[in-house]
Amino acid sequence: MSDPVTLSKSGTIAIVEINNPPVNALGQAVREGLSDAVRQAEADPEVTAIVIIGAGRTFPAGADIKEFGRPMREPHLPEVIDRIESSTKPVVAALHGTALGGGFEIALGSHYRIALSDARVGLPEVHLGLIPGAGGTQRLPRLCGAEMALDIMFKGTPISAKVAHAAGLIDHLVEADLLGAAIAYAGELTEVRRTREETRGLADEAAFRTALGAAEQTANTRMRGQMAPLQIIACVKATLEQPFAEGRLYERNCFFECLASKQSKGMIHAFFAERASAKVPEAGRAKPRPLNSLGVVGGGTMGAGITVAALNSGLPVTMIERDDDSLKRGRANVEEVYDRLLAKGRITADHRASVMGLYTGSTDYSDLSDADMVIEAVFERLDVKRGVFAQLDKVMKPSAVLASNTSYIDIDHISSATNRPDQVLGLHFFSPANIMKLLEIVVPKGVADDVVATGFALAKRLGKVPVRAGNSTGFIGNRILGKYGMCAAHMMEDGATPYEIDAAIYAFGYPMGIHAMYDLAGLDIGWDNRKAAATTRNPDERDVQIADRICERGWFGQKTGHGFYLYPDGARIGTADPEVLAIIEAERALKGITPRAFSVEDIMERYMASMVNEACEVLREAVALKPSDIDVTFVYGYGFPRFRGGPMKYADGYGLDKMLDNIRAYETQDPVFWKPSPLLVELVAAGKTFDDLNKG
Ligand code: 3H9
Repeated sequence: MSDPVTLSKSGTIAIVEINNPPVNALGQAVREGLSDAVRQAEADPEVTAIVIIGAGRTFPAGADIKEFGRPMREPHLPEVIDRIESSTKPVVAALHGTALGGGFEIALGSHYRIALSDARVGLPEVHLGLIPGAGGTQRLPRLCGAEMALDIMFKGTPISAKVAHAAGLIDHLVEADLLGAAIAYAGELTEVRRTREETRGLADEAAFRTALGAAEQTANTRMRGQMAPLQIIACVKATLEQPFAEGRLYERNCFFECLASKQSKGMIHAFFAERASAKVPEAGRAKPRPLNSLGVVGGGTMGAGITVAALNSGLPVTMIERDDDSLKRGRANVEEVYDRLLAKGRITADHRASVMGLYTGSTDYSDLSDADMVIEAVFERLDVKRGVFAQLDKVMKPSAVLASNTSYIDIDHISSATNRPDQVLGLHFFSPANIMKLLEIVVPKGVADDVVATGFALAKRLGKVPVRAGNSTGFIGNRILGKYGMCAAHMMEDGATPYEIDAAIYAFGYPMGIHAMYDLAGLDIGWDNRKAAATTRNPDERDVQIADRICERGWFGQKTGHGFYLYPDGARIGTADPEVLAIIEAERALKGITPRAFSVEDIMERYMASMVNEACEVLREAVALKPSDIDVTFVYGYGFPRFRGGPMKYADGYGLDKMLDNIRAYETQDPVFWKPSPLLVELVAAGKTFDDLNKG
């Protein structure tokens, strides 16, 4: 393996190049190499200035996350950066790609910064449950003030080099030949300039404190329950109140506190789980088919959302609707998204026009004859979907990939309407499809590998997080949701109000409780499903009919202003409804149930146990290939708090043996619903965890 850091010279300029693919993460060998190279360059009498640059696709994208959790080995990054900043010769950081986390902190510790104009910089540690731990919280506010620094650290999303340049975080932007430009720039420099001594960001103390107050608000609302944002605030405050050295020490302690927390372990797990979910056997065996044009059948909420997601990725879309009026509505649904963005100033009129230039509408299926892929997004009814696929089969070219956006229906029942079932897969988008990150890619038996690989390629192009799911009713997510939804219904009938259940779920870290979520999605969907399943359901299974009584009154949730909650005057947040409580009372009375109290802990233990037990069945049946895929599904599609890593990661931390004991205790009350999954029993007997399965 080549050296992770090399030192060379161009005239009197020393070039320190970091070469640790794929993202030049700052592992121990890189830190050591960097420290040594800077020391050598400084000691070389011929050298007048030093350039630090990354080889390959990027300046370092941060500390090596794989090292976290293992004993830290010297030299530590903060000391390496101090070494750089203390250099008596000017140091220029030359940035390209994504200079993130520890990488951006190296740049902040360097005396000067030059960047390619398409580079991006940022401090994304908060997404890992961490804070910048190598001086970032101390140097950044000194340079650009608290408001911008907190924004960068709270959002964690990189900013463009252009924005950073405008804020004075980067000295020079260049369009090409970064190394040449950095060498030329370094040649002009005669003195060092230490970021730790900067004070311009601290100059307006009142504005600084106002920004801290606003960040506190965000930390206690949008980022509620998370530890890192509060620690970031405390560190930024230290820049105002403590000298650099003390602030740095404070930052270091906060960093280690975060690193030791369950939250960072959960979020780091989510980071790797997200990447692992894209690695599926089919994509390893076959290359994706070309994907340069897309057809979308149906212009309703889902069809329009999918269309927007595709247009945003630069993919031309032909939307098919059954008649001119429907097509008009479909186009309007797409335009509405861009009009909203335009009104908010998030896009320009030119951008809107250029994106809509990729859109074509038609009522004639034969206009799809050249499309590389088509996604059907019509009503969730098998006969309608089969009709669409029979038509698609007639017009699509032989190499085209055919996909159905369905949330429940067996793909085999859809693909059998074609003469090419091996070219058909399921793509379960989540609403709104242009925003939600999760994409379940449903792989029926017998589908061609390159068709599956194309599904994953589409997900990457659309910026979605794909999860491979087997072809089972409800796939991964909705199947498990069905189970814990029933568990919530049981608790409601046994004595907990929907509002108590939702409050417990919210306190756990979800953005909303399950009943608020039902109201948002529309209660009629579940009602239809329950009616359709009425003849096939297990008669011994407990049947809670509270939601049916609510639907019978025409209360379908937010869209009707009434569901489990009341939404007066179009309110988005519901209020408790005494009439719903009366319906629940009446149902209990009908069944002779004496209501009992549920504590928050009771509610969450049952809720999580039902979720994890069904997840075990999903794994046992290979509907999900690994526990981390279930974590990804729930974090990105169902609002499970990312800082808990996902339900399976949570269960490992809670203790599988304890969870199994809970399930066995519940089983004595309802042996039909609470059957311990054999997989869970097996894992507990072997003393294993879900993480062991992930590794296996
Ligand atoms: C930090 O810096 C703490 C400091 O403040 C203080 C320290 C004391 N480490 O995402 P991709 C791997 S915390 C190790 O598919 P992309 C990734 O797992 C860090 N590995 O590519 C994948 O491996 P594989 C703060 C890393 O082009 C491969 O690289 N920094 C790291 O879509 C390609 O990744 C961050 O949080 C890493 N830091 O996106 C940045 N980063 O092929 C995290 C990536 O085996 N990284 N890998 O699956 C990212 O956001 C994206 O990876 C990036 C590239 C935007 C860089």
